[in-house]
Amino acid sequence: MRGVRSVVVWGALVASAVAMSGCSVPSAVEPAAPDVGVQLFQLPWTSIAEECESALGPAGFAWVLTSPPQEHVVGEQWWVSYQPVSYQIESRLGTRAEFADMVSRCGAVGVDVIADAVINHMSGQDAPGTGWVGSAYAHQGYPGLYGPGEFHHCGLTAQDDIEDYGSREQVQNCELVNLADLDTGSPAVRQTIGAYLDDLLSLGVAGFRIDAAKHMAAEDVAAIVAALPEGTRVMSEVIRGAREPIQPEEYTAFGEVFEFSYARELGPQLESGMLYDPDLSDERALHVPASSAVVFIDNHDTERGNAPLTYRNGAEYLLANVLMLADDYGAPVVYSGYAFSDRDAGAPTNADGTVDGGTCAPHPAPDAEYADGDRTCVQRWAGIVGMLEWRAVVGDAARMPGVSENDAYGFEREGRGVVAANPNDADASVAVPTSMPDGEYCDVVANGSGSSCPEGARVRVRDGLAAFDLAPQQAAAIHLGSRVS
Ligand code: LM2
Ligand code: CA
Repeated sequence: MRGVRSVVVWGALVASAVAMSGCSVPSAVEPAAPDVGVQLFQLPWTSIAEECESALGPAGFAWVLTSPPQEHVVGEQWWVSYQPVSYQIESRLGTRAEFADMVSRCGAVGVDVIADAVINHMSGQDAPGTGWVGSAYAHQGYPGLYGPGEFHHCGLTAQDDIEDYGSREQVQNCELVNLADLDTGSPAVRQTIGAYLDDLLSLGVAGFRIDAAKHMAAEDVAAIVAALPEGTRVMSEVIRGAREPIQPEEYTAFGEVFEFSYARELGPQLESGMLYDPDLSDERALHVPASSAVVFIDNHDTERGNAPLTYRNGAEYLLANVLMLADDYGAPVVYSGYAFSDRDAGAPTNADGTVDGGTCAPHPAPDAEYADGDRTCVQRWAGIVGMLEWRAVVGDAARMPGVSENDAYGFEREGRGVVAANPNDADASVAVPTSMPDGEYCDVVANGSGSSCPEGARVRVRDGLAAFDLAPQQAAAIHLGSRVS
C-alpha cells in the first residue's frame, strides 16, 4: 500500500519539476522514494489530517511524527502528553476516532503516521488523580494495566530519581524526573505495552518513535519490538552522551535511532561559518551508520534546550534544514511546532481544553514576527517544499566533495543537483563544480515548487561550474528538473 501510493506521489513531484522547467528530466534519473518526515508537535489529529491532504502529501513528505496519542494527566503544559495514565487513544490532541481518521486520510495521500510511544514510564505525579478521560491512577497504580509490582524501585538514589547519567543502572531502572518507571524486563509489562502498540497498528500507524529508549535496556526494547509485525518502523530516541555508558549503537539491531550528533555538529559549524564536509572522512565519528539514522536540526526537547538553531533563527534555520535535506546521511525529519517564550507553555487550547490546531496562513516562510502560540509551519516554507522536490530528483546520486569559497559553501549530488549556502553576515559568491548541463536553473529554495522563476532566483551553470551569488544566511539549490533555459 505504502509503495504504490508513494509512486503516485513522487511521479507527481517529478511531473511538477518538469512542468516548472518546461524541459524534461533526463530518463537516466530515477526519482528517489520519499524518505523525509515531519514532526508536527502538539498538532491535533484533525489538523494533521488536513495538513496531510493540503500540504504534506503534495510536497512529498513520507511520514509524519505525531505527539503521544494516549490518555495523559490533566494540565496546561505540553508535557502532560509524556505522562500516560492509560493506553486509551484519547488525549487533548483528539479522540480515537479522530486519530483513526487522520491515519487513513494521511495514508491516502502517501503519508505514513509514526506515533510517539511513551512506554518507559507512566505519570510523574505523587498524588493519585484522574486522567484526561477519567481514568483513575496513582503514581504506581494504573487499574487494568499496572500494579505497584510492575515498576522499578531502583533504590540507588534518595528519591529513586536518576542522578548520574554515568550509571547504566540508574538511567534505566531509576525514575526519569519522577516518572513511574515501568519494569520493562517483566514479560507481563512487555505484553501490556505490546497490546498498546498493536492497538495503534490496528488503526494503521506505520511505526513508532520510542520515547526515552535510553531509559530502557536495549534487550527490553528489542523484546517488545520482536513481538510487533514485521515491517513496523521503529525509531528509538537515544540521546547520545559521549561519555555515557549507554550508546545509540545498542539500539540499531531492531530499528533506526534519532542521531543527536548530527544537529550538534551542523549547527555550531554553520554559526561559525566553518561548515563541515563529511566527505573529507569516510565515516562520521559518533554517528550511527546512515541506514540507521534519523536526523533533525531540532525537536521539541532541543528547541527548549540546547539546539543551536531553532525557528527563532529565521533564515539561518532554513539554511541548516536545506543542507540536511541535501545531505545523503540518514532519514531527515523536519520539525514544526509553535512559538513560545515559556518552555512549559502548551499550544493554545479551545474552551473544552483540547488543543487548537491554529493556522499556517500568517507565516509561510521563516519570520521574526511569531507571537507565542503561532504555529511555525516549517513544513510549508517554500524552501522546504523546494528541497523535497530537489531530494526526490537527486535520489541516491553520490554526494561530491564540497567546495568552500568566500566563506560560502556548496556541493553537488553527482549530475543531478547542486546546493550552496552562505552562513555569514555579508554577501558571498561560490562556484560549485558540477556535471549538470550548461544552462539557467531555478533556485528551488527561493522559488519552492513555483511554476515561473523570477530573474533573481536563477542560477547559471557554465563549463562545469554552478555560480551562486548568495545574500547573508541564504541557501540555494538547483536540480536537473529546475532548468529554465
Ligand atoms: C522524552 N524523551 O526521552 C521526551 O521527549 C521529553 O519531552 C519528556 O520530558 C521526557 N522524555 C519524558 O517522556 C517532558 C518534559 C519534562 C516533563 C516530562 C513529563 O521535558 O519537563 O517533566 O515530559 O511530563 C515534568 C516537569 C518535571 C516533573 C515531571 C513529573 O517538568 O519537573 O518532575 O513532569 O511530574 C518532577
Ligand atoms: Ca526505565
